[in-house]
Amino acid sequence: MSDFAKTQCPYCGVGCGLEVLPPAMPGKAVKRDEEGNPIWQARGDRAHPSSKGMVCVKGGSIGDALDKDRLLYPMVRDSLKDDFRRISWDEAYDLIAQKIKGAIATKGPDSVCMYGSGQFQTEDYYTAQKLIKGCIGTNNFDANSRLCMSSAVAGYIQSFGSDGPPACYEDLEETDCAFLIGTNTADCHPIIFNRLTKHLKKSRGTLIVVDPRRTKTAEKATLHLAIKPGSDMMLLNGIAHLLIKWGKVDQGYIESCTEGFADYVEVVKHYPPDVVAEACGISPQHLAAAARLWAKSKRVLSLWSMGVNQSTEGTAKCRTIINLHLMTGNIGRPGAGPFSLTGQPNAMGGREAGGLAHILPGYRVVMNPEHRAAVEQVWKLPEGSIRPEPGLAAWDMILGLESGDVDVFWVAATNPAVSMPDIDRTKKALEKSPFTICQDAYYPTETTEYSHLILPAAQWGEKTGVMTNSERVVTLCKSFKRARGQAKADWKIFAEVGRRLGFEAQFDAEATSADVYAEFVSLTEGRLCDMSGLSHVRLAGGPIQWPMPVEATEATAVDRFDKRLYTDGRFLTASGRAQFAKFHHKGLAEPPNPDYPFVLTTGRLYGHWHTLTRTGRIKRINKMHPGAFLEIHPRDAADLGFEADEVVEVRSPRGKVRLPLLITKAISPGTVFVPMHWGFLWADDMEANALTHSEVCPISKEPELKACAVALSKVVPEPAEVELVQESLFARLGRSVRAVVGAR
Ligand SMILES: Nc1nc2c(c(=O)[nH]1)N[C@H]1C(S)=C(S)[C@@H](COP(=O)(O)OP(=O)(O)OC[C@H]3O[C@@H](n4cnc5c(=O)[nH]c(N)nc54)[C@H](O)[C@@H]3O)O[C@H]1N2
Ligand SMILES: Nc1nc2c(c(=O)[nH]1)N[C@H]1C(S)=C(S)[C@@H](COP(=O)(O)OP(=O)(O)OC[C@H]3O[C@@H](n4cnc5c(=O)[nH]c(N)nc54)[C@H](O)[C@@H]3O)O[C@H]1N2
Ligand code: SF4
Ligand SMILES: [Mo]
Repeated sequence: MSDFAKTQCPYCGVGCGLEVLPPAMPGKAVKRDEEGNPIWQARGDRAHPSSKGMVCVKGGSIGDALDKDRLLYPMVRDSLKDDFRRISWDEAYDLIAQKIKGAIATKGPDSVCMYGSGQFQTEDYYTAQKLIKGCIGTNNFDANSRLCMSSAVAGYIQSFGSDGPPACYEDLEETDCAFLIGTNTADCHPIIFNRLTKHLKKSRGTLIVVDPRRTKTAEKATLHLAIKPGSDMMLLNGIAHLLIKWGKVDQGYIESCTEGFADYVEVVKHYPPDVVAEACGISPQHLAAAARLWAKSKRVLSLWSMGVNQSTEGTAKCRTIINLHLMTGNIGRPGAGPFSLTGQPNAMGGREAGGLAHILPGYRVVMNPEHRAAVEQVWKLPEGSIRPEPGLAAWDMILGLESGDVDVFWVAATNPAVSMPDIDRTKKALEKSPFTICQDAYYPTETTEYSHLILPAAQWGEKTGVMTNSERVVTLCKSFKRARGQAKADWKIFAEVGRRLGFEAQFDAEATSADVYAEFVSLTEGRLCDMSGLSHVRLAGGPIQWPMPVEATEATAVDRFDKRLYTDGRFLTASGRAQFAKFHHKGLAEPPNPDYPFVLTTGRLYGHWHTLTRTGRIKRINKMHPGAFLEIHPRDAADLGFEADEVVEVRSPRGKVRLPLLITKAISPGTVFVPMHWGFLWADDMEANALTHSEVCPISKEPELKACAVALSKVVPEPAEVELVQESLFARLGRSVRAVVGAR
């Protein structure tokens, strides 16, 4: 293997280019972490088109966590009460094949589920689809993207006829007005935020931020609209109302490229400024200011993320943002467009490879018979192998375990025992599971605690594969270190199980990840996400943006396909026109009430990644964010008699947590915030999802992880308990991990 590898950062969907260097470089001392272990070093790749050498603290520190607390061997136990015992891969594969065959024989293929992740590489995703949807014959493959991007996917498909964000990062430097709604870009997509704010400063452009919290993103805004949680639909329809009233719409674009505008005009009649401002908790002047910026700017770029998607009206919100772009003609041009920011490093690749319960590779859908037939042909499977109905979405899998309909629950590269809503209910469902497989790189995780069979996964840097970032740039992530212990690439595990189920023709034992990728791209030919011109060999020369058809070179592709989608005003709907949505405001599924008078919202911190499996093991990041907390406005704290740093109890109808207070004006009165990162292995009683509910958007099935009703009260802790809460997290983890490692 070469001295250093060019790759894509495996954290957020910005997808920065990284160069990774081995611990020992010629003539230099070996790099070690604080415990003396040699560590890999990562730095920005200046040649990467998306990030041009920039990285944030997460990308820069990735090398620190790669070798800590890794799961090294397959391990099994008969029940969750037993200890794990080591088994060989051979035994593990046979056991999985036997459990799957047994489940199919007794309850049918739909009793098997796989729950995967936007942290898969494209080859992992693609192989899993073939195994589950093709060979096993159930569409029960879903991914953590259901908790993340599915509202954006549904929004694009309904409005444009296909998934695929139309804009690109160059638009960050071309826009004159950025509209950021439900995204804390400064903390969660920092390199995008750097590019954008640098440009806006230089060009004197405007930044509108819509977020109930005054985040680091909102601090930089020209106009911050601190709306009440869940009032986005009021705001968006209210902005549209003013634009129509003022005649500030692009009639030419509406007439030649869209359908359904008249119906939308009827909807927005119900959203006059006084009603909207009142419902959003902002002044009518601020509402008008936002609409004026939309009206006068020539190039509006909207960015959004979980404050929009994670909602029972997530699809409606995405489509209504798109409405604003369609009615003002802000799409398909430099600096203008609706641009959902992808959460995970390869959530985009997952969408391309068909990694949700209703889709198939190449932006196809399971409901379409021609789509199924095209995929069955490449998979060498008889017609009718792929089911026409969507499979179970993430939360429905939990309900399936609860009802006893699911017999095999296979989790890979996600940690549902922390990240699912209503975590007590989730844990009870996991306890009922007859057979849970957890395929992870680290051990323990909260989900390994609820599993029967655990499989060691080779992670980023230990397998070669491809990822697509938010702007459709595809990067080859090369393997640069040996897998730990007996860990294997996810796709290899799926393929071997396929062979043991009798599908030798579908899963060639000699295939490399380059072969898997070649087969996948053949299924994108002629589709919007055409990558048939890409291969591992070609990507070894550097990242490439799609579309990239087989006959195109980079030069001809740029001529033919611009960097943006829909530049010709033609869309992939039946009529070729984009569709206006007509959604009314519905509001939160669980609004505050006298028993639970506050709205809780949840989200992320700059340094930590999700459930802490990597960043929780990095000292410098733990120093930055030592633990969970509850953000509350000084007025609410005073009303309840709370003092700074006091530990309080937060209760929802489903569960409770205890958290130290962070009293800050950055949060609106009536709203409180908890970071999502701390699961039960890392802290006692601090799980954000102990509180959240499982109501989902009826169209995208994405849960409303951003809001639930809670009550707050003082706790008078026992002295020993205070000590426990304040104990350093790093020390706690050190102890818990040592305990398990000792047992191994
Ligand atoms: N540091 C860090 N970065 C990450 C991640 C991480 O774990 N850590 N994870 C990645 C992933 S997978 C994702 S999905 C993204 C998420 O990226 P973001 O969506 O930017 O992050 P969140 O903190 O989940 O939520 C964003 C904001 O939504 C606001 N919000 C809450 N309710 C509402 C509402 O009703 N309306 C509006 N308009 N806003 C609301 C919250 O106050 C919060 O500031 O981040 C990615 N990047
Ligand atoms: N309350 C609340 N809950 C939320 C959210 C929120 O905003 N609020 N956000 C939701 C969103 S947007 C997301 S994306 C989810 C994220 O939630 P999760 O997906 O549960 O979080 P991660 O910690 O990223 O879990 C990834 C797991 O994969 C493992 N892993 C890493 N690389 C590999 C690999 O190559 N192969 C395998 N097999 N394993 C690997 C890691 O060790 C880790 O255990 O959380 C969701 N839950
Ligand atoms: S911005 Fe995202 S992709 Fe870039 S280095 Fe940070 S975490 Fe990695
Ligand atoms: Mo996400």
